Amino acid sequence: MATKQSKPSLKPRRRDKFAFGIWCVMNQGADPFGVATRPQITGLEAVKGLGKRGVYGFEYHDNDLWPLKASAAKQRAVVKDVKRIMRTTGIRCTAATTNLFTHPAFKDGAFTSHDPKVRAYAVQKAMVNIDVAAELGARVYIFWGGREGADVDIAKDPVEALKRFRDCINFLSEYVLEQKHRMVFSIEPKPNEPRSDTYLPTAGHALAMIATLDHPEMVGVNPETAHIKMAGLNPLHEFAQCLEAGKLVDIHLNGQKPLRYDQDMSFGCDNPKEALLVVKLLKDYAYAGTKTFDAHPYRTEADPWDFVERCMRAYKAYEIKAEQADADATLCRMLEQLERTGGASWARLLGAYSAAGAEKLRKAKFNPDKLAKRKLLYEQIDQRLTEILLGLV
Ligand code: GLT
Ligand code: MN
Repeated sequence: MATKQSKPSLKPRRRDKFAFGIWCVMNQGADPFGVATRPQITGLEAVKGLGKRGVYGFEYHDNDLWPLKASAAKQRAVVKDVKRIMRTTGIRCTAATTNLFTHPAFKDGAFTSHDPKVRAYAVQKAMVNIDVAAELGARVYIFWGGREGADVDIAKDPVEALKRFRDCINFLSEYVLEQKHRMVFSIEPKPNEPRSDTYLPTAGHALAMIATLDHPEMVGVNPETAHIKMAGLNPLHEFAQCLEAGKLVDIHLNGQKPLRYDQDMSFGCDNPKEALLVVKLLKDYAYAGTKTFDAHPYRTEADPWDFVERCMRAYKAYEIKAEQADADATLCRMLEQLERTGGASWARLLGAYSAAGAEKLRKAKFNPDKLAKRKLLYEQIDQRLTEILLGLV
């Protein structure tokens, strides 16, 4: 008698380490052409709602939780409430960031503003929230350069702008070290929007900047699927480069059609194969950070909760498919065949330079026509993955 196979569960577990930006569920659906379609929920309600749904962590901006001009007493009261919700629901604060883009003071940038007073105010605002983030247990502090960019290129020296950005990150790094906070920084690249061009537009730019900092060891990257695709790039490759550099400290997952405005749709709704491969990468390389969703519900949604459930469910579904791909004998056989080249001694030689190796390589005889004859099964491999994804095998 055939035994009934139990269906794999799509229910999120704490160990999945799913997190959401609270701004995602606070989003009311307003866009440049239309007003809000959903009632406002407060930052505290957002944390509570996520906690109740078994979400592992939340990320926040200072002003998601307290208004810009809140008194110190008001801010303390909010932090106390957040801690109470964290205790009762079990949700953690996994990352924090500063809103350096909403107030008109930052209309021409924060860390890269021409005005040193604006830069100083921005750094002070980050310092205040860094202390709160440390108190809430956040281990990652994000810098998304929302307004750090230019619309009129002749009016802002891009070399000077990068130096200003670096100075502010260096200053804040020293501050964190002096306060003995257990925290790393994370730069979140984005190519444009709201500025015409944003500084540090891709993961590669961020990685290059990090190498020039006073404390590169305490700064990583949190690439975001949508931002990557706005630049027409491949999320798998961007995530992989950060990972390979040991700099993938957080990730922002969402959906986005390439080369368009920032759509911030739910994870995996746009390109299933791409989403599967990102999930597989994180699994294969045992990425240990939080899997944070930074998206918002469609404007047509009445509340954010179906969206929250959907993002986590989608991730789990892609994970199941990634596991199926890993276990698929046909796919594995074809992938192994790509690696079976009989060239192991050359791989060893290239892996570590030696004068003898270089000499051997200079004298070696290769037959390029023979090398070109190898049959590569890419059509079959890709189709097999499509059929796995579509549930046909
Ligand atoms: C903003 C942006 C996001 C960033 C947030 C962090 S705010 O919503 O679109 O990608 O992660 O400041
Ligand atoms: Mn983001």
